[in-house]
Amino acid sequence: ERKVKVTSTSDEPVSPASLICDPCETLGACFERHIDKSLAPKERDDQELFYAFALSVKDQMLPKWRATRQQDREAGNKRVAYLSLEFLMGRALSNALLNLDMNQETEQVLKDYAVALEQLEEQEHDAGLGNGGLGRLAACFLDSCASQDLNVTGYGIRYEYGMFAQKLWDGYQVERPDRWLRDGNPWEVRVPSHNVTVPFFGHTESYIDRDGKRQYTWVETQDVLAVAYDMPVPGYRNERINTLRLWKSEATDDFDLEEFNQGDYTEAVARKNLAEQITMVLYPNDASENGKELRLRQQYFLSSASLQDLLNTWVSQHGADFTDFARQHVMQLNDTHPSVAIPELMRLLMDKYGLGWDQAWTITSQTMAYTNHTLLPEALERWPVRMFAHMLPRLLDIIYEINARYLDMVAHHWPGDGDKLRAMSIIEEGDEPHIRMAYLAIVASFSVNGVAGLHTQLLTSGLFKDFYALWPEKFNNKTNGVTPRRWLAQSNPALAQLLNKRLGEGWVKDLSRLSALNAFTDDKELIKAWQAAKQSNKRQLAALVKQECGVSFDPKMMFDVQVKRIHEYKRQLLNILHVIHLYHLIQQGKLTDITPRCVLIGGKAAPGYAMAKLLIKLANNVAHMVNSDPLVTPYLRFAFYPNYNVSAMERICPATDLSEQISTAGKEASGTGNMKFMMNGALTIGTLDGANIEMLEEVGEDNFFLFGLTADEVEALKPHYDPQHFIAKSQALSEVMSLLESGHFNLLEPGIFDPIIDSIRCPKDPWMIAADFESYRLAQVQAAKSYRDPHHWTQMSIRNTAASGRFSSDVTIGQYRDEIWGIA
Ligand code: 7GP
Repeated sequence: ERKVKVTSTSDEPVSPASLICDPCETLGACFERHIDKSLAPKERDDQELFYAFALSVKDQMLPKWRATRQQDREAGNKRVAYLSLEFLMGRALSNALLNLDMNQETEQVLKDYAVALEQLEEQEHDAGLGNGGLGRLAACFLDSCASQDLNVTGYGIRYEYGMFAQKLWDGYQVERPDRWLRDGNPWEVRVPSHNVTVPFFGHTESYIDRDGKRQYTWVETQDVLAVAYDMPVPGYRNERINTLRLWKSEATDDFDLEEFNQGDYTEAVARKNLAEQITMVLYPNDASENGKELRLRQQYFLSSASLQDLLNTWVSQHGADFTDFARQHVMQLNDTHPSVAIPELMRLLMDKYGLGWDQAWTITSQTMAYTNHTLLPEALERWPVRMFAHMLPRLLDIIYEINARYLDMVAHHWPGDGDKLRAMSIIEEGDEPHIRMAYLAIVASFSVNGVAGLHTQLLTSGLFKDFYALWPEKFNNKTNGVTPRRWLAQSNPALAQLLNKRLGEGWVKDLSRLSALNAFTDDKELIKAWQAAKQSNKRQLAALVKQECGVSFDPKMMFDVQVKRIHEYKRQLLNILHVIHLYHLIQQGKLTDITPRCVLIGGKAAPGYAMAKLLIKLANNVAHMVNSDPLVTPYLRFAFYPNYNVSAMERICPATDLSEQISTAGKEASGTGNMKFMMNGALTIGTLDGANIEMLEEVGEDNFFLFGLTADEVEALKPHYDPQHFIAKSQALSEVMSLLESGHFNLLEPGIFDPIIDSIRCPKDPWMIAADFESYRLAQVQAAKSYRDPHHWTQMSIRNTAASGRFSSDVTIGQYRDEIWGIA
């Protein structure tokens, strides 16, 4: 047997398990070798088999991975670094097999071991290194970048604990730690050659250098080691393997030498824990900042480690000549979370490489690009100046200097306008001054983008209006998208096969080809096959819902689904009120408008968000009443899906008939779940919010259940909103409120839902539940009616899939590439 030892240069990925590996080895041989290496090869369980198999798939990627790096290094093309505190990757195995075109080979190999691929796939822990939309977008983008052969590296944090696991106790959410690395991570490669150290605390000193210039140093810092773990990101059948580089914090060996010297050996070793804490856990807040010091440490740790990594690579090739650096780099900031990269790049260029302010600023402001993901004020990051002064003193100096120079410009633009200066300053004055990270990001970036048309428009006309006046050319829109590999080809094999048969396989790389389906909407055979695919997906989901929720879903009924983070602005409450309304109608025997349906809600609430948690409890209590009434269940069933995550969505999305996208207009920046459902042929019931607007544009009003106030109407109604008026006007809502207020859903727990009831009745309700209820109900009546004509429903379903091409993240990434990144 021929074995070769593979050595590597410093920039190449090597896993210990692959040190001895034959590059021509087949998947089967590789698998055998990995199994044989385990201690008890005869008694292996599915988890061990999965691990050995995943290692084998990774081994198959290694030569391509190395080749990609070498090619990028030699080509010397512009590099993009996608900086994000979150990458919500989910499972990697099925996606790797699809992209690498290894499904057939896998089937052959696994036959010999009498194990089904699905059985192994089930063993993989989701990489839940993100909260929701923003983190999953980053994951879709990585897939599209690799699939379009772009030199883009993801930089993130290797959290020891990912997004918490959600359990339900008596209908309440409880959080359990997600130790996703417990059984090891077969995909990652530790790359110690890329270690860097990240400084914290200490203070700034200045001195006069030989040329008589004042220089600054940051001294007496406590340094933390950043260790790189690389994850492969295979492109779709194109030989490229990109890298997601995740940083882990470790103690440096010289940590607190002082203490060692004083004989405090054990204390000093134990103190190392502080360093390791930085990357311990993902903050589970979606769209709300929490201001914790550890969070800022994470942000700086990621930013500094990633920039040092980029600069080290540059310097190893070009020396400390930064003339071309800005032409060769873009740093895309995924919201403001990594925006401390801005002063950090300034610091590294000036303090470490000796550049002057102007050159450092030119480089920084020509390489940074910022994506905003929300308009919600509670999500806009502000850090206390005090915290910066203590933890990142040198960066605070730099931020002050950036602010001073920028405010000069503002003063020039609006002479004598002190209010403007205060309003636009990066520093928010007050008893406790804060740094406005979004302002810092705008000032220092050459590009600022929103994530859907309406969102970008609201940014430039509202939140960032003054900045838009100053720099209109910086602002641009990039409507989100999702990857058709994971979200159609991989998760919906029934539909994918049908598409392949009708259209060929080209749609996987070019989703606009789905529009060819429009020619077949009258094709009886297609309609039949389309229905059969949906039915089969619904049967599978029904089995899963039975297993996870203990509720029987009937695949003949309409599957009406809302899965996403639980947040008041997303209005799961509107959905629950509608369920109560249907329940009430059915109990009264008013069945004329009823189409049998199964309603599914799933999602996690931030652990500190009491109202969101109460909504979960309400959903569960209502579900209990609905599902335990035999008069009701022929027409209505309701389940709350626990621990909703990426893998759950892969099963839910293909089986959904009706997708709920019902946020208060103007609040959902884009949404991306909405696109996944559309791609898979679900119809949307939704408001004119986020990307819904563009989806509606593509598919037409006849194939979309539109309702509710527009963003402008919401704003106009705000000052004189009177929920009582809307409740009185709607018989349905009045009855729902009475039932809810009677305690019918909480007989043993009096009063627990009062905060929800009060929120609906409150004139300050920013989400305007009461205002939109009646319009929502009517749209639901329309949807129910339409569903009773399966032929027509299926035609609408086909039209939705056909119109979804624009929402491939390939399209979005094509726009980032051409309009922001300027790469080939
Ligand atoms: C989300 C937005 O809420 C969602 O509408 C959008 O589709 C997604 O980003 C991707 O752009 N925002 C977040 O996940 C988030 O944490 C706070 O925003 C910064």
